[in-house]
Amino acid sequence: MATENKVAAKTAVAAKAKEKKLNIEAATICPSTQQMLRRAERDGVEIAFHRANSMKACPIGADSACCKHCSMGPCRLNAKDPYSKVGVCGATIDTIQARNFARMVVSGAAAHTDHGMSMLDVFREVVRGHIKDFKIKDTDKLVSVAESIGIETQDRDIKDIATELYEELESTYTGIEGEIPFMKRVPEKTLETWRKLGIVPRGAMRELMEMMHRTHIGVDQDYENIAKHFSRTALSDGWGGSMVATEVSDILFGTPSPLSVEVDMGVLKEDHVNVIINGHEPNFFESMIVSVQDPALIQAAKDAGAKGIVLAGMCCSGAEVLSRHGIPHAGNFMSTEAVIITGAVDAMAVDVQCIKQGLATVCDCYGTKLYTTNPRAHIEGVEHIEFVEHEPRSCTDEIVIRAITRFKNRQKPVEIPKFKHTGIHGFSHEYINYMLGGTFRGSYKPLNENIINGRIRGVAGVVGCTNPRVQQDKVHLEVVKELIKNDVLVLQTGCSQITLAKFGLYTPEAAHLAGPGLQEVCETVGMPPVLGLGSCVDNSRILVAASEMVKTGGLGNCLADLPAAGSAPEWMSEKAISIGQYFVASGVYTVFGATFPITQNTKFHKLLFKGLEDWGLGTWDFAVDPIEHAHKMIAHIEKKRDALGINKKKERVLMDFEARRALDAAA
Ligand code: SF4
Ligand code: MSK
Repeated sequence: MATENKVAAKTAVAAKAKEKKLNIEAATICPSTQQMLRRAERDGVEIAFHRANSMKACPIGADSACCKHCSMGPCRLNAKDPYSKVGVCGATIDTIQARNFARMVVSGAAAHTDHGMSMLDVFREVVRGHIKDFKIKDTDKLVSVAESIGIETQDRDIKDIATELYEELESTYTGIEGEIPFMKRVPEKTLETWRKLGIVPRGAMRELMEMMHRTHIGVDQDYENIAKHFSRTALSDGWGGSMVATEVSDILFGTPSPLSVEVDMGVLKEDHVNVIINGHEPNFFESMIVSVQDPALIQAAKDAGAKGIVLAGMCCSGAEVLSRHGIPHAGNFMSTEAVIITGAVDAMAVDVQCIKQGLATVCDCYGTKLYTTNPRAHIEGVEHIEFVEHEPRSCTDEIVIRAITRFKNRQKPVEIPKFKHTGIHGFSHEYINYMLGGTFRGSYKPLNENIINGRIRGVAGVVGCTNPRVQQDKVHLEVVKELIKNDVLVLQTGCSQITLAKFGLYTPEAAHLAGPGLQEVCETVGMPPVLGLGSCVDNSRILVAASEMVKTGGLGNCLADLPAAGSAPEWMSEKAISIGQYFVASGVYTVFGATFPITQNTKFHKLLFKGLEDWGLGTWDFAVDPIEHAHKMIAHIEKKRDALGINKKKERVLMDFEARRALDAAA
């Protein structure tokens, strides 16, 4: 298998080289990834950048003008003249596009909610005493989450509270009627809008199942009705599955608070055993952290001639342990194959989501051992060592032992890019509250005041993947720089956070790139102009922070009133569509870059880009160019400031009486 893979990879790249040469500088601005692409080409190895370069995206799929929901089709409509044809069953372009979009939401929401449910499974087993290797680490967080959904905590022991919390949170997934528990955190007016529209989620399982049912041939054939349900489905992700994943992970493994961490491929060390975890579930990573710190395994590494063991993350579980424990991070989604080309990775262990199948081939080429560990995600030809939470070390110790063996027998020359950047990561809703308000008056009031007085114009969430269809990292970097230059505070998660970390924006010194107002706030508080909140599921932290801003007062009555915007400049996964839709359904104006998965000239497109706002929700927008992208967000933020009446004087207005009174009344 290994030899076959190597031959296939080399033959493929040789053939492709004849077709169209990859312009490495145009493919990525990440210096480490560029260096590894140059080595790949010297070695005749192909990765996703080469495949994207030689394979055009399917234009019909890109326009969402086809349907294959039954065998009377697949039916292909004309995207240029979308109302000239209908499918064999009579489905219109709007039905087809709404159903395709809905299925992206379902798939993305399923990924997050299934992840959240696994975290809840671990929590239950810890509470029941069946899992001994993990414990409740953050009891303050346990109590605050319990109180946020109305659980009595006074004079009760932790086990009791945890048991009731588990039982309550389970309905996030299994509820068949009523509202999911975290609806209690939603600002009243936002919840009222959702109730009126009938989109308050019941359990996620029910919403996901109903969405799949409705998009079967011959069921829901009204694009507006479909849009209501995919909004409900997405909300069951953001305020449900994802939020449970974040909160339970904090309870079990600790709520992040700022720490200094290194990011980029330079975190690997030639004279160490290097282990990389690429995936999404923090329980697996937590166990690996314990394994690499085991004195017996460190000694084994030394006996093999290494100076020690380096553990680094990639993608989202990497972003989580970067935030929680300061574990170094080697790169985002489009660097996961590239890092293998260093020859320095002795083991890469993967769990779920955003794991490229192409890794198997690249690992074969460089003698790196790749292991799948999650029962839901095997890769053909790749060795599987199952991770079982009841006995986690049996998997993670074994992977370390094998990495040590591979270190001893390294065949390929090692070439590690020297780039690495230290930054401050690990912000959370709780820490933002504390950081701005101080120990005695932890509160969002100072943030709201700074928005009202205009030092900070508003808040943007810039999140999501990297995508070889656009220059890796470039759009994230330029969008964020433009936002902070215009005094917009940026919150980040996932692969986007890693991009900005690689380019040095996670330091308080980067405040000089911000406009004068934001710069002043950053200097006063000692914070970077960009705050990293962790992984994709941790976008739920942005929802909680936004709700706190509304509840604190002075910035309107619902999430849609806030001077805030969302963005995924280089998105690629269906999870990003679910995230985008729950942001939009929550009332946030959200801009996507790279591509948008439906054509422009349809009623369904108008609904997403305008109609949802008329329903009282947020709205979608799209811009590939980073400066245009950022300015669309800034224009929206200014529009909301105008509507709030806090833009009376353009610059640095003092907080007016009305705004102060609203704040005081809410405090
Ligand atoms: Fe064609 Fe309708 Fe079947 Fe879709 S559901 S493939 S539009 S016949
Ligand atoms: S890993 S979903 S590429 S952010 Fe969360 Fe990165 Fe996007 Fe996967």
